[in-house]
Amino acid sequence: MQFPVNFGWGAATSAYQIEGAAKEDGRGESVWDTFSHTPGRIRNGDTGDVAADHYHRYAEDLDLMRDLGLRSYRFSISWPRIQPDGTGAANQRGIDFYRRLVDGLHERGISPMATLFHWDLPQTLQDAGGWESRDVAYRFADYAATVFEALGDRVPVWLTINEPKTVVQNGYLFGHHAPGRQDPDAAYLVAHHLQLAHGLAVQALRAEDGAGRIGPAFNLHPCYPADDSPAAAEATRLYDGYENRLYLDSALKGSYPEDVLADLGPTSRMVRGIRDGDLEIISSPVDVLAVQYYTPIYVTANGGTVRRWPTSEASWQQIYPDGMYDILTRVTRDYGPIPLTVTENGLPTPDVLAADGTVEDTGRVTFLRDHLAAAHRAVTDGVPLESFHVWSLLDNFEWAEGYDQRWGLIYIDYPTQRRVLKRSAHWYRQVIADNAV
Ligand code: PNW
Repeated sequence: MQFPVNFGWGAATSAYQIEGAAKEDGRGESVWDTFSHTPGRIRNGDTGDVAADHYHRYAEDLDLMRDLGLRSYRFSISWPRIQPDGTGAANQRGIDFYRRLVDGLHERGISPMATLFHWDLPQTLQDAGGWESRDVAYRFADYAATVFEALGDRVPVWLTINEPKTVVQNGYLFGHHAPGRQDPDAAYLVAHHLQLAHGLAVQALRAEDGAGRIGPAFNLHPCYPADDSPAAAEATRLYDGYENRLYLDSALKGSYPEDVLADLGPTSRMVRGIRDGDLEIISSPVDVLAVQYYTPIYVTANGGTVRRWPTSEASWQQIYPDGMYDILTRVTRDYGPIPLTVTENGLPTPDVLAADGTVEDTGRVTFLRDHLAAAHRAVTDGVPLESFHVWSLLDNFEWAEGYDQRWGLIYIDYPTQRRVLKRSAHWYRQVIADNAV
């Protein structure tokens, strides 16, 4: 299965999950510092204080990316490194780190793709209300403008907010991510403000001369009815509204889905929080749509969910490669044609570093091969997919799961911070060299 010429073979990471150096060079605290240092929140009490120490080892990591032959590297910029208190002048040492990283990518022929926000909200902004506060969306636009001014000339693709849905659901509905709330009414107001922040950042980029392309990064879950009943079909439709259309429709069509708004009701904080003109901002034209696919969802007649396929080590993930085809063709049909990038796809596996120095993550090879085959089928059927990024380049701090779950192509031996290419990394290098699976 041959991929298009110049296909953007890539891998992805995020700042808090790999950088460490939590107190260095003027970095402020984020909600994830607070959350991970709160006893009982993270498995084994892990924190991102050191993580994969990428802040110090980025040059070695850049060389590994070149070894793999990556054409694209997706990383995120830590807001509290740029604005330690979430507002005001840029912290030059924070900017310099990302300059070194981006220049190092260019030197190695790897195209940078930068996410502005991968969940590490400055704690001072959380103290001021966090994403429940409309003002934080405007603070985000200022931060984005600061970043564009500093790096806009050397980053060709920008992503605004990583997975607004995960912040909404894990941060504000279930509470197992920062800031650890369980408040549905707050959650959907947060969704609106995250979408608003996205649109404002798109506008900030347009104001910056000669800057690159930009788009949102959504984790999309294809939703299927668990049985043939009309009730299951109806429940699936609403479920899809909350999982997918809430974000896609507002950003790409300029309207929130009517069924979701009706379900939330006119007295919900979100519906009351939508102001005239907001949807125009949210739907500011974008250049690219970033899709992150991990799992399907099967919805029962009463709106619950059931499991159909084997899960990975992540209990929320069912392994279903055809879902990749379904979601890519669906967004193209309903929102396209728009250039697509897959910015995350992967799974955790129980990796061990063997005595002979190898890591045999054959489960990851099978998973990626099957998902790439599905992506290839979508391309064959006309989906304008330009690149694909494995989650993740490195083993890293997997949020509430700490370091227990390993998602990387590259194994991190945390006590020594030694990097070891797993079998999947060797396999991926060959895929890239062949431009084919
Ligand atoms: C993504 N789900 O999160 C994030 O962008 C990464 O930071 C994270 O490490 C990776 O996926 C693996 O979890 C997700 O419930 C969180 O479907 C939850 C879901 C999907 C992705």
